[in-house]
Amino acid sequence: MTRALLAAMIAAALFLTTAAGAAKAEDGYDLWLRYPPVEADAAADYRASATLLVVAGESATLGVAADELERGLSGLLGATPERAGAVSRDGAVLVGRAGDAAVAALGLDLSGLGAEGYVIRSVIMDGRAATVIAGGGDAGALYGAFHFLRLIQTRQALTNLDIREAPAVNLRLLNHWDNLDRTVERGYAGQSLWDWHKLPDHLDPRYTDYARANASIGINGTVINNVNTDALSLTGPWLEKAAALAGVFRPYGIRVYLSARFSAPVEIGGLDTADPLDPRVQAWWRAKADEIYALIPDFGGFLVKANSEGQPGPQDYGRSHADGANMLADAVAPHGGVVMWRAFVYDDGVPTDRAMQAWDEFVPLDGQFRDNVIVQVKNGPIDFQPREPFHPLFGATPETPLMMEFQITKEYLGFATHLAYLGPLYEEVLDADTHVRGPGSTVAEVVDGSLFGHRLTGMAGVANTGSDRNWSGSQFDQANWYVFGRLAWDPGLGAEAIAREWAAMTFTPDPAFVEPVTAMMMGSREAVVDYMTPLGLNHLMATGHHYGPGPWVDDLPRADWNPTYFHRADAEGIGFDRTASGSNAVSQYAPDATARFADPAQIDERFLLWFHHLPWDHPMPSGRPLWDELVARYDRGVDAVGEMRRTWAGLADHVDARRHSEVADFLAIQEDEARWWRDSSIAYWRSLNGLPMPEGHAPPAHDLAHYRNLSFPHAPGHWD
Ligand code: BDP
Repeated sequence: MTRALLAAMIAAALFLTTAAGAAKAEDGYDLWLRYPPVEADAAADYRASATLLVVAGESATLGVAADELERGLSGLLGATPERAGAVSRDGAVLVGRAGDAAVAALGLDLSGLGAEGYVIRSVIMDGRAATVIAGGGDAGALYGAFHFLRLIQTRQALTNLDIREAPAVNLRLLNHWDNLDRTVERGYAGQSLWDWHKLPDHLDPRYTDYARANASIGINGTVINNVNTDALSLTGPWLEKAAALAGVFRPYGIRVYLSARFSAPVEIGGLDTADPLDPRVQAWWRAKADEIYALIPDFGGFLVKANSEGQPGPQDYGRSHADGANMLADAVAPHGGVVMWRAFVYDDGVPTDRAMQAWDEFVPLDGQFRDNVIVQVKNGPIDFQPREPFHPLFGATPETPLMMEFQITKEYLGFATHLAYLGPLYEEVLDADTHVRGPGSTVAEVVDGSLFGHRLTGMAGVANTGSDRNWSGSQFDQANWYVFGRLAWDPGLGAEAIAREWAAMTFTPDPAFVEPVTAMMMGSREAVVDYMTPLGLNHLMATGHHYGPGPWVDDLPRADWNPTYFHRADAEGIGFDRTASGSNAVSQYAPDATARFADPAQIDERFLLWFHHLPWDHPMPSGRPLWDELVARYDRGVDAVGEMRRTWAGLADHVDARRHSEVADFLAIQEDEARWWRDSSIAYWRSLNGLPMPEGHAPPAHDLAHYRNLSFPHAPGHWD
């Protein structure tokens, strides 16, 4: 064999290995933490700013921060920075905490950072140019390290840095609706990440990657079990499993929390009651808390779904939500734990509009909760719909801190296959004006505690993670995990800026890719609203699994689960009258907000049919009658998905083949399903109103019976 041939073979083998390696890496597993090499022309400058890595102190978290910097920098810059004990040449990166000697010696103003805040500054140390990443505490140093890497990932300069960050809310949590059999309620990404059966002895490396991903976006807590919970998770063996996970997450600044079943004292405690005022019950929970804290010293606390959708709760014993929450709060208080008590309550035995019931139950309890209780409220008054007005509880409980609950998993927005970036949904709610303290009293100010001066603050997102290789069920659903974390850190960051950042890190920072993809993402949720539930309609999904349309469903055992309950359409009109002539849910908002919602002429048309029942020929701002406008919205939604497909098809050169084709396949599914939504909805409305198709709009492909007969018994994410 000639030398040349040998060389060629080696080169080919190397190429194949690298290509295979790259292909393996690009299946979505690495999320936004891929760290591929920066372009050659930019690499030299970045390398000059990261020649040495100096770790100012010692702790598990600092170790993790240093490892991440090393991993990120060597991937991005193709050169592993040397670890050194001191800044001995230009271009060092120093990472540490406020209390570490090398950081303290710099005399930076690190006050007010808390343990999680950080500064990143370009400084001169011993005559050398360096970058210091200084956390108020361990977690801050780690968050700062991720921020520093993000600067390179998004191709920002590393010169003259003067960054100061601290989180807007304290509890930034994922809520996993994961069951003990590894199914995930409303999960579309495979099985639960937690391999319970092998825990606590086997720690899947994926737990570490999960923690890294969360830390990179500032998430600092995780409720690992479903809110529809099993008391078993509070028994010894399961607590040991939870403790094992907590051990993996701890260095990443992430605490473990558990959903607690209110009737646990009966089910696993041998008591004959779970009455929160019974001293035996109180003693049982105190002992349970002690047992948990002995295993998990930094255990975060309990999340509770009580007296909601059949779950047990204090009302079973004639007690209030405050009685129940306070009893648990007293059990965890000596250990510094919190109780997150959910306000997602409604009862079809109560004649009031479902949208009003949480406010009715919780406003009278304002001021009655312990200091370590926070009430967790979904973003809207019904249930994670593609669009809802903000929940009227935000702003209505000055004495009680409220935390936001968003859904990251897309139960009502097309599961994993529909591309719907939820940043605009989250932003719309956070920016909404409650008017409770005059104009500009935003929901974000309720949530970050500034409106009423609360120090216990939080934001929870119902997780979309699972055992799928790409974590979230689709490549673009990763963006929803990402944007949740970033907005929980800073609600003012802006959904668009976050989309741009995510796209650059997850695919490529090339503006020829990032700009069209950001535009596509920003319009994607509105497209879903248009083809599923336009103009304020909601809850029209099929029964149980919520997959696909079911606006005709009217036979469920609970009236307030039927789509017909929500849309109230008949021959004359459509929509839910929530004004004074109807349920008067508008009255639960502050007067200025009420005025805007109550007047069909003033209301933002995106909420029109949420608050108003209107005749089919009601004139819309466009000049079209309501019926024509509705049909136009359905078509706009379907067309938007077609446009998304074309945009994506044109970006093939920028994306590895595997991820590109997966997204393309899902967009094709989405387009079919958007048309299905449009056609079946129009067929159903026409069966009620008898109106012809507006000119220029095609009739549905099939008759109504066709759509009504479709059934999907094995659709994923079902709730039994
Ligand atoms: C609804 C879900 C159901 C949850 C419930 C909740 O359909 O699976 O258990 O919310 O949040 O959205 O408790």
